Amino acid sequence: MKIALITPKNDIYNEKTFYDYRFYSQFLFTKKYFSYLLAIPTLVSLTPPEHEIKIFDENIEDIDFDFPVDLVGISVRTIFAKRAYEIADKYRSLGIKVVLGGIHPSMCAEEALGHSDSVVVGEAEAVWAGLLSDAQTGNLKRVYKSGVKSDLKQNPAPGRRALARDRYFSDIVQTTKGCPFHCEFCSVYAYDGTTIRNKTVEQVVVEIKELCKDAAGFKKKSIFFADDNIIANRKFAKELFIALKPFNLNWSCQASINVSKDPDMLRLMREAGCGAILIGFESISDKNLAQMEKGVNQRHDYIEAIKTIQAQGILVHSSFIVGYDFDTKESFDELAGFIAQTNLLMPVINILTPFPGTKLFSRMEKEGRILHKDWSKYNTKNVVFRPKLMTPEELYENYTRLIKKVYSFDEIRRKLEHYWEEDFWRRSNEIDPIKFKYRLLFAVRLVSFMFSANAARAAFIMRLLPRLFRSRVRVSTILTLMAYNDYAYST
Ligand code: B12
Repeated sequence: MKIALITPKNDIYNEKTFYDYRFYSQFLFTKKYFSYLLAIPTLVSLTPPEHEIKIFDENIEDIDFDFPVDLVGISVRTIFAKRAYEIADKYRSLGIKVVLGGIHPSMCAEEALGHSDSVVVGEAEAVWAGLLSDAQTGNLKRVYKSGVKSDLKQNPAPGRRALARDRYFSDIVQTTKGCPFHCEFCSVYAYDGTTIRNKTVEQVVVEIKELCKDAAGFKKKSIFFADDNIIANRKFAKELFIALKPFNLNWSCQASINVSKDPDMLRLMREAGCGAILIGFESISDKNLAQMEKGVNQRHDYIEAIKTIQAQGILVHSSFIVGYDFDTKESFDELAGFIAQTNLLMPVINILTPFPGTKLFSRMEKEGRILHKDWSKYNTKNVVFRPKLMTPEELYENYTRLIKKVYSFDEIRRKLEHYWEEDFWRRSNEIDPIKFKYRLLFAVRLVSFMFSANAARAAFIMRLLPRLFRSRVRVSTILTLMAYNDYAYST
C-alpha cells in the first residue's frame, strides 16, 4: 500500500504564537520549521517494508492531495485538531481511507470517528502493523486500542531518514515516557501514565550517533529531549548523561523543579551538554499549586532552585499558567515582579487551558465553565473557560498586559545585561558564535532587520550592537527574545 503520514499545520487559525518559526526564518533567510512530530518517524519505523510511505508536514509544505495514496494516517494534537479534521474530510471525499491517532483522538475518539474511518486510541506500537494488514484486506476496524503500554526497550529507533530533516531547526529524541506526578491540568499522566518506562542507554546512543552524522560543520549538535520529565528515573538519567558526554552536544529538556536538589545530577547534565532545562513553575500562589496537585513545586524553593541550576551554567526556561482559580487581577503584577526579580530570561506564559482528557477538563465541564470546544483556540493563548475571580475578558486583558511587560525591549535588555554582567554565557554550554566573523555577520543582519522593523525594535538593536563586540552573544537567545516581543506586541 501507499501510505501518507501527515502533520497538520500547527497554527493555521492563529497569526502568531510563542513558537513563531516565521520570525526566525525571516531573519535567517531560511524556510525552516522548529521541529517535526516524533510520532511520524515512529510510525515509519513500525511500518512493514512492503509498504511505501509519503510524508507531508504542512508546516513546511502544502499537502499534495493529488498524490496517489491508499491510506492516510494523521497525527493529531488538540491545537491542530480542527485542521486535521479538514484534511481528513478532504481525503475521505476523494474516497481514501483515513486513520487518526495521537493524544487528541485518544481523548476524543467519538468526535474523531466523525472525520475518519479508523481511530487509534493510545500508542501505535502494538496496533499499527495489524491495522495496516486489516486495511490491505479491506477489514479496517473503527477503533484500535493499544491495551498495554509498549516496552520502550523493544521499540525500533524512529525512522528519521524518511524526514526532510534539513527543513527543521531541531532534532527530537525521547528517552523515557511517563511522569510520576499527576497535575490536574496535564494530559501526560492520563496518556503516558505515572510509571516511568525508559529505553536502554545503548538505544539512545545509537539514535544520537545517527543524528550526529550530519552535525559535521557545526560546532555542536542541537537536540531537544521530548521526555515528560527527563529525571523521572534518576538512575537511568545519570547513566544516560555519562554516556552522552563524549558527543559534544547542546541539548535542552523538561524536568521537574526537584532537579535543583540533586547537585550530582546537575553536574552530569552540564557535563553532557545540557544548555537549558524547561521547568513548569506554573504559579507563584501556594493555593493554586495545591489545587493543581503539583506537590513537587514548593513556592518557597523557587528562587533558590533557579540560582542553583543557573550556577551550573544551565539556563532555566520557565513556564507559568495564568487564570487558575485563586488568580485575581493583582496576581499578574505579582508574577511580573517575580519574573523581574529572578531575571528569568524567557518565561512562557500560558493561559490556563483545559485539554480534553485531563482532570481539569472534567472539573470545568462539571462546573459548567467550558466556554466552547473550538479546539483551534485551545492553544494556551486564548481564554476558553470561565475563570473564577475575573471575567474571560479580564483574564485575556491582564495576560496581554503581562506579556507586554515581561517582553518589552527595555525589560529584555535589562535582563540580557544582567546575564552579561554575571558572565553567564561563559559558564553555559550554549552554541556561541564567538568568532569575530560571525559577530560581524550577525550585526550586519541585525542592522538590515532594523529597516523592516518597528521603532522599538530598531532602538533595541541599536543599543545591542556595541555588546555584540564586547560580550559573548547567543544568536538564538536574542532571536527568541525578539520573537517573543513580536508575539507579545501583536496581541
Ligand atoms: C516534546 C513536546 C513539546 C515540544 C516539541 C513539540 C514537537 N515538535 O513535538 C515543545 C516544547 C516545543 C512543545 C510545545 C507545546 N506543547 Co508539547 N509536548 C511535548 C511532549 C512532552 C512530547 C511529545 C512527543 O514527542 N512524544 C513522543 C511521540 C512519539 O509520542 P506521540 O506524539 O504521543 O505519538 C504516539 C501516540 O500518540 C500515537 N500516535 C501519534 N500520532 C499518531 C498518528 C497515527 C496515524 C497513529 C496510528 C498513532 C499516532 O503513536 C505514537 C507512538 O506511540 C508532549 C507530552 C507527551 N508525552 O506526549 C507534550 C504535549 C504534546 N504538548 C502539549 C502542549 C499543550 C504544548 C504547548 C501548547 C505548550 C505551551 N503552552 O506552549 C506547546 C505547543 C507548541 C506548538 N505550537 O506546537 C500537550 C498537548 C495536549 C493536547 N491535548 O494536545 C502535551 C500532551 C503535554 C501535556 N502536558 O499535556 N511540546
